[in-house]
Amino acid sequence: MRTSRATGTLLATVLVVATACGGGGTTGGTATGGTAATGGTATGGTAATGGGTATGGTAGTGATGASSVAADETEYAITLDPGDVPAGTVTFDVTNSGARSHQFVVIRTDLGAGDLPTSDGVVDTTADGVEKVDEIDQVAAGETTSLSTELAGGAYVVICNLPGHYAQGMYQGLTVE
Ligand SMILES: [Cu+2]
Repeated sequence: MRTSRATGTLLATVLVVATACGGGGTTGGTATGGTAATGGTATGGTAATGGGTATGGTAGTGATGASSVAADETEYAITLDPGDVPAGTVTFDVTNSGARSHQFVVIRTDLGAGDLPTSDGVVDTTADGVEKVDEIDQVAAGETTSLSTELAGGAYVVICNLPGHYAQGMYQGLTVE
């Protein structure tokens, strides 16, 4: 004769419900995007905590997010699409459709895109009011590469800083808000 254990005490049900809005997704209890819920804890725009119930799993009211910008470089121009992105992680997918190598330099500045201080044919990225945020040192002709960087709100200018290229028009403004 077997001894039977009490039943009903060993059954625990943990239910996590996460709802993600604005670019979020829910996959098997884990939401990625604006809101993330993993094992009853959600991090992101808003958190849902609780072993067993997740409340407030709504969130992601577009506070911060990830966005991407298609960039094209050629002799001698840079285009960005879109030219306006929300603050957060921005991924630039950079294609050099020109015949020469180019740089892709992201600069935070309130100066006009064509008004950056230059010295010997290159923009002085150490000048007052000019802050180099990130860069791809070289994008070979025909190459596509990407750069992900955190951008706070403000005005930016993307340039190629090979000698003479900026002066010939390789710059484009970007607004982050
Ligand atoms: Cu260039």
